[in-house]
Order: sequence, then structure tokens, then C-alpha cells
Amino acid sequence: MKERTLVISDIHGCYDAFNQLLELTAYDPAKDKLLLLGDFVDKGPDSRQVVEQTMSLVRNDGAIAIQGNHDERLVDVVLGRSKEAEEKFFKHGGYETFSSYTGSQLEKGASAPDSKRFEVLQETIKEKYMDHIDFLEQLPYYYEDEDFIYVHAGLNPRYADWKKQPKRDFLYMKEPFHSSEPFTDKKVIFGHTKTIDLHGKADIWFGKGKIGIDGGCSVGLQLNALEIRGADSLRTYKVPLIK
Ligand SMILES: [Mn+2]
Repeated sequence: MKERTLVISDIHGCYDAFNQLLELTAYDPAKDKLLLLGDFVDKGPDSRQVVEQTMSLVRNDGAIAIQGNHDERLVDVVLGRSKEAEEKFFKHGGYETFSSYTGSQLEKGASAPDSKRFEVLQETIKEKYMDHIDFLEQLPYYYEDEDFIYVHAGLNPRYADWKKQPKRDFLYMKEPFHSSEPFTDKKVIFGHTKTIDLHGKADIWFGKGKIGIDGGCSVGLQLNALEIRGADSLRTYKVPLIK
């Protein structure tokens, strides 16, 4: 049994902030269980490095990583299996992921056809980083321990058994989850929705039966960590980003 659980979400390519946060919390794999709630890629500058580090944290330190909607989208785009993913990709932080993986800058709104960009991204990743795609694709949608349920986005209160909700809810849920009364026996810890949209500040949001931790590092706000030593022993850490 580890002494602490540390939970971080929505790193979104913010590699430097992520490492500053691990340092700030004095993360020690021998004593701490690290839980990463998804959205490793898009928006921030260093998606490739973040995925690489996450793979190593999972394989070498026993960290647990959960899939976010942006991680699913990158897998879909690289495998060319979803038109919807392609339509959303460059509109939601994909430029930065393209640059991080291909090493070439893409001018935002540049007139190169998307089909060509997808080709370049697919070829580069398939040639050099297919292990990243395999890794992101097999990530679980939730994790559970004695006291908490951990998901990327949330739980749909309409399902009596939350494990039966569709994958899409695990990855995209907002309302009616945020404003719901507690409907699970354990508190739910989630990311996906920036806490500034939940309570007007980037700090961790403690709601009814749920805790939102996405500090919005991808938009220059902050990266949060929740430290858990027991159901009622919580502490927060933050690394603010300067815009
Ligand atoms: Mn998300």
C-alpha cells in the first residue's frame, strides 16, 4: 500500500509544467501512486514528450493512465478511422501535436489541405511513434480504489451502474454530471472541464460527491495535483503558467 495517491489531469503537452509539478509534490514512485486522468496531447507544445514520459511512468513506476477524448482523437486520426476526429483535430489543439510529432511548424489556418497534413502526421507517427498510438489506444476509461472513482470527464447520473455508461460519457461528460447530487458511493475525481468554468478559478473544485482538477494549463492557467492520503486527507498543489 502506497503512502500517497497523486492525481493529475489534462496535461495537454505541457511537459515543463508536468515535471515542475512532479518536483513540487516530491513524487516518489516507491511511496506514491500516480494517477493521470487523460488528455496527454493537443494544445500545449510538447505532446510527444508527455506521451513518452507517461509511457515510462506507467511501465517503470506502475503509474495509472486513463484515456481522454484528445488521446482517443489522436489514435483515430493516425489510424484514419474517424471523419469526425479529422474534422475536430486541427480545431482543438492539433496544430501543436502536429509540430511536436513531425518537428515542423504548421502555420495556423495555412492553406495546405488537411488531407496532406493528415498524411504527413500519419506517416511520421506510423514510422517512428506507433508505440505511442498502441499505448494511448489501450488505456482504460476509469480506475477505482477504496475511496474514489477516477475518470477523464465524468459519470452520467442516468446510469444506475456507472460502469455500463457508454465510452463517450467517460470521455466527454459535462452536464448533467457537474450539477448532479452525489449518485455513487465513492467520490468521483475528474478532469476535462476546466475548473475555471466550474467556480471561476483554476484551483481544484470540490463539488458534491465530485472533485474537478483540470486547472487549464493548456490555456495558460495552471496544472493541478490532488494529493490523497485517505478519503478525508486531501491536499492540493499547483503550478501556475505565465502567459
Ligand atoms: Mn478532455
